[in-house]
Amino acid sequence: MTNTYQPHSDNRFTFGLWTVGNTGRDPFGAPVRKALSPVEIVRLLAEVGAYGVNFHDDDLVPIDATPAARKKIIADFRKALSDTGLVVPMATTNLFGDPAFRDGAFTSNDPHVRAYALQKTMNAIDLGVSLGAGIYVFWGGREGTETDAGKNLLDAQKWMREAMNFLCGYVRDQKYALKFALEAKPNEPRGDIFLPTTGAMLAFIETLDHPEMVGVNPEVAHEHMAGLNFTHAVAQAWDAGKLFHIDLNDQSFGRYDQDLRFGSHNLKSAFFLVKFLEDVGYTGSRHFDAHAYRTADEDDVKAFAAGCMRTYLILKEKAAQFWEDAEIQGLLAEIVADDGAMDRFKGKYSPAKSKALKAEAFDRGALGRRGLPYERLDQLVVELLMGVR
Ligand code: DIG
Ligand code: MN
Ligand code: MN
Repeated sequence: MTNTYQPHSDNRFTFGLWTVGNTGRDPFGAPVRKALSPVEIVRLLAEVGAYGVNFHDDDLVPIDATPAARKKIIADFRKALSDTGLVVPMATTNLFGDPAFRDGAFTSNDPHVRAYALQKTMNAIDLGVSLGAGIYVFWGGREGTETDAGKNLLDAQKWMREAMNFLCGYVRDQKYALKFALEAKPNEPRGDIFLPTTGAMLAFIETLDHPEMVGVNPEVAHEHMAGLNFTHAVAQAWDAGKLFHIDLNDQSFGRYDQDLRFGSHNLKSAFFLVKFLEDVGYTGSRHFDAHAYRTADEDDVKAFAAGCMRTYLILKEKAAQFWEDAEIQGLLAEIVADDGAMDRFKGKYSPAKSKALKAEAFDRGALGRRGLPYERLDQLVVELLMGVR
């Protein structure tokens, strides 16, 4: 591999402990790789050139760790961060693994579980902030149903809202410089997960007491599972000022959550995503919430992590070439040409505008006869990506 696409801390590439630490277990098979300690994972990520590492509370400190073990784990983790220079931009809570959350955490029908989920999250927020996290992700993997017979759907929305409002109150009370990022997924492990898409999350955020504290953490695989265009979801989040974090990976449409290496399945959509993020100047983490194939050994896990970052950097260079390509830019200029004749109708409504517009004569036939060179443009993009431009 050439050295041109070496990751740098400025790229803000991050990985969760659970990503390169994935042991290859799946619903049909036992682990195939040894479990790595948080310290070993930090060292692996430093070796491949990552900027930061993220964690669920339980990834770092096992849920049943003794206070002494907890203290040592955190001290060792801090030392590994200091030795390697890696930082912790994001933290999150595991509210999906323990049997207590079998019917959800914030939306469990059991008020004891809902209260325990708040307690666990407050403690995990304290841990994340103590290690430097500025973004806190909520992925409600168990917030959903297999049958709608047993859960009042309005109660579920109310409980989710109460939980987010309570935790925003906690962060404000603690004076933490922390923002929340809500991560959508349409299903798995629940039959249907509440708030299934980034769009649904954006609507939900507006119902909160402090919407300014809360944004989204869109994930490629999760929007693809719902059959949606991921970059369109990201653009809507960006337009709303709510793209606080992003989970990068890849995914076949309409399939179980594959969390594939970034760009490994839908290179063209990965290109348009990278182009969007770079065009708008997104400065948040590029978090690879992905894992290596079950067939990978530890060296192939490192290749997986390096590949995520390398593909992003190559696509970033392709995006720059897109804007430098005279033929592409010529077609774009043709497509967006504007003679200014309609300027008088643009922008905010006015009675004068509506009166003038209703009186305007349009040649509908001529409007319909104008074709657009999207085939030529897209072929140029495909050839750019194939390396022949
Ligand atoms: C899964 O896509 C979720 C969990 O791994 C985690 O809560 C979140 C953080 O990126 N993504
Ligand atoms: Mn996923
Ligand atoms: Mn994710």
